[in-house]
This record gives sequence, C-alpha cells and structure tokens, in this order.
Amino acid sequence: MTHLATDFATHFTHAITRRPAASITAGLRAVDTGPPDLAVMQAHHAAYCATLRETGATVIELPALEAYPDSVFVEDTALCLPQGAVVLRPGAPSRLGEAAEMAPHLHALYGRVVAICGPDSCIEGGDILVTGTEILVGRSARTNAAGIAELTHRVAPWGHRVREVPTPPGVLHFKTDCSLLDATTILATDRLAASGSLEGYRVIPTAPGEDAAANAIRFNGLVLMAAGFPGTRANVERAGYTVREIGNSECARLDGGMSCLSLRFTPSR
Ligand code: CIR
Repeated sequence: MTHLATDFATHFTHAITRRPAASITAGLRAVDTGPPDLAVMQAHHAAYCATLRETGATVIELPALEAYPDSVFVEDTALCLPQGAVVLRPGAPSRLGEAAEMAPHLHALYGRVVAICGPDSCIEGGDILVTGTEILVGRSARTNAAGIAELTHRVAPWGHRVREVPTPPGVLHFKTDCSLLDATTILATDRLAASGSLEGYRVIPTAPGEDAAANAIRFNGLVLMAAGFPGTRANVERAGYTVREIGNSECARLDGGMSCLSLRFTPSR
C-alpha cells in the first residue's frame, strides 16, 4: 500500500487493540454512571475491530490485561509515526504500567522505538492529534509541560513539529473534543474550536448537544463514530466522508471513545 505524503495521518496498514478486561468495572471515570457491562463492551469492541479490518488493515488484538482496568484504551500508551514509535508515559498512576506492556509489540513492528522516560514527564495519546502538517498536544490533567517538551525532543529528528495547545477545562483529553478527518480537516466541538487552536484547519462542528461525538477516527476510507449522534453524523457525511457508527455506550461510562481503542500506524524498519 502506498500513500501520498500527507495521508500518513489518516491511512494505515495496521492497528493494535486490546480486548477489554473484566476489571474494566474498576476503570477510571470522571462521573460514575454505573459499571460498564462487559459483554456489551466486548460486542462493541469486536464490531470496532471488524470495521478496522474491513478497510484492509491488519488488526492485532492483544489479550485482556486484568491488572490494568483501563488497558482497553491502548491509544494512551504510544504515539506511532511513520518513522518510528514513541512509548508514552501516562499521567494516571494506575495506567503507567500499560506503556511497558505495549512496548514489546511496537519493537516487534518498528525499527525505531523511543520512550518518554523523564520522571516528571506525563503524556497520554488521547492528548495528541497528528495532522498532515504538525502534532498538536493538549495540556491536560494527564499531559504536562515536561511530557510535551520530551515528546518534542524525541520526534524532532524525525521531522515532526509539536505545538502545545490547551485542552478545554474539565475535558479529559484534547481529542475527547476533536478528531482528524483528513490532513487539514478536523471535527471539533464548539468549545474546542473557540480556543483558536485550530486556526488554518477546516473545522467541521459537532451538532448542538453532541459534544460526545467529537472523538471519532478517520481510518483509511472510513470515519468511525460513536453511535447515536445523528446531527454530527450528518455534518460529517455532508462533507463527503463515509461514516460507520460503532456502539460506545460502555466505553463512554469510562470517558472513552473511538480513538482510545486503537493505535493506528504503518510500521517501518
Ligand atoms: C481514563 O480515564 O484514562 C480512561 N478511563 C479513559 C481513557 C480514554 N482514552 C483516550 O481518550 N485516549
């Protein structure tokens, strides 16, 4: 598979996912709306993986990790770029060990793997939006200045520029509120777009009352969106994208969405 240079942020040959653990009931959440139903989450997860596969990608489904309740949210453990992978350093103490669990899988696929290792550095993948031209990183309760500085230093030799941006107050991750649809188009909530961070991009807004639809993923020919947000779906389809809805009711109880559930990449040696 070959792609245009700017397609690297939306077109991928591989994805890594991890099956939800029964311990997911102990997963982190800002507001407790009751425990997630594991069977329903497993069904949603299977549909998610099948949809990624439908685009022609290889999907590596890792086994559940009971020791880490939030380990289904693999996105927070690594940043995968065309030139190599960066093992991250999650800011939630209960999630720190998830990164080390992911590292060997990245080493198996990539020739270059580096790690964020500063003792004061915190950075989670949910705060990182790779566009066709730059890497936006939201400062949040999980991602701090030291983490952003270390990432900037790690990816500079690979030709990537990092820009720090604010995450809206009270929002878990920067990408809770936005998603890349193509190299220069971003789906975003009004509160994120109002921050001015997305100047220069074409912004497609979520519909009123549908902020929870902002965390989507463009994966090859498809946009995977959480089910149940018809206004936002219509906005995205009107802009010419092919949408697939995936059930997200159980992950949503844990502040998780479409992007959190996978690492999406094209490995290089
Ligand atoms: C957490 O609070 O860490 C998990 N319950 C949800 C992580 C969602 N991850 C993401 O948006 N990348």
